[in-house]
Amino acid sequence: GNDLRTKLLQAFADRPNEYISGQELAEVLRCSRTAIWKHIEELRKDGFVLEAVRKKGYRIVEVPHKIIPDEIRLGLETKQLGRSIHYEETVDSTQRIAQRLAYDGAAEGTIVIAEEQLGGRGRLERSWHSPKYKGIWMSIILRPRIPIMQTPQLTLLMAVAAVKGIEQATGCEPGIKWPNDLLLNGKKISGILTELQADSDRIHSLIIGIGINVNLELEDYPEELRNTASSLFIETGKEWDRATIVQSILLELEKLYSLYLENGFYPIKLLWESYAVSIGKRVKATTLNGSFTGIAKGITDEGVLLLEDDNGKVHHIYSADILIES
Ligand code: BTX
Repeated sequence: GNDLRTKLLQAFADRPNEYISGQELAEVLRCSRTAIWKHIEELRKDGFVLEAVRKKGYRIVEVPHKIIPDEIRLGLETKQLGRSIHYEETVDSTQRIAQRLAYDGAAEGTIVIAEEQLGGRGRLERSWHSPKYKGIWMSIILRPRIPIMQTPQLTLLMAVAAVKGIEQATGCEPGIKWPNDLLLNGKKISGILTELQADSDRIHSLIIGIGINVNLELEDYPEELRNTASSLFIETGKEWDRATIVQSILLELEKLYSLYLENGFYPIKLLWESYAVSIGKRVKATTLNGSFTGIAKGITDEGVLLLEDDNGKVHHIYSADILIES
């Protein structure tokens, strides 16, 4: 199967820009025309743009643009983050791979990045749609020496780093919806998931996963996400270089992370609040213990959301889905 694919790509590479008929390809590769057709369809699914012209044959017009680890390395200005890159074409979830690498002792700052996830995860066992070559699906291994209680702060820190990085690379400034969604024009373009490896008193590693919808088109989303999700491409009408965005996010993350380790959460909290779109608004928070409606007042020093209900009672929301009502 894969062997035939390689030969097919070689046949096109040997005669750049020429049309090659299905008949001829079948002869050269010693297979059926149906097999050729099947592989052409596979290539299309993987992001190749192929032109088919009657009586002439097939021609490759565009090859998929991949995130090449060397492209990330070239021009990466960080000291530690992203210095070790684990790259794969297709994975179940980059979180799973990062968990394993972290367990095996991977250095702080190691990143796992994939072109496609078949089992990308969100919070609470939800799934994260991660089609091939279109987004940034990345997990970062950190080993902060902080109390376990404070880990939600790092999710918020990551959100700030992502906003700043995206802004640096593209000029778009997403807003943050507590705790971890990045929105552009009210639609979700990114999500963050933080997972821990810890025992009762010590964090061994923190795995921060981030998904960013970069070049997805509307048709790349399943029907049920089309009203709520968007991408940098959809919002700007431009295709963006994913490696450049990864570089700026890692740089921003490294700066904020050292600021945090030296000065604590307060400066991060101020930045987070300046990007937050939910604060001061009327929101509905759906938690595992029911839902609460009221005004989002702000976040505590731990990163907990403060929600004031209509009776003036302030609720501490540790984890929830937030709907902004106005
Ligand atoms: P979340 O639980 O806040 O969001 C998940 C929800 O978002 C889903 O239930 C669905 O409604 C919606 N959704 C799914 N896919 C997308 C998408 N591509 N764009 C917009 N909305 C979507 C957010 O969880 C945390 C997501 C982290 C994803 C990264 S990718 C790298 C790493 N590996 C991995 O498996 N997860 C993380």
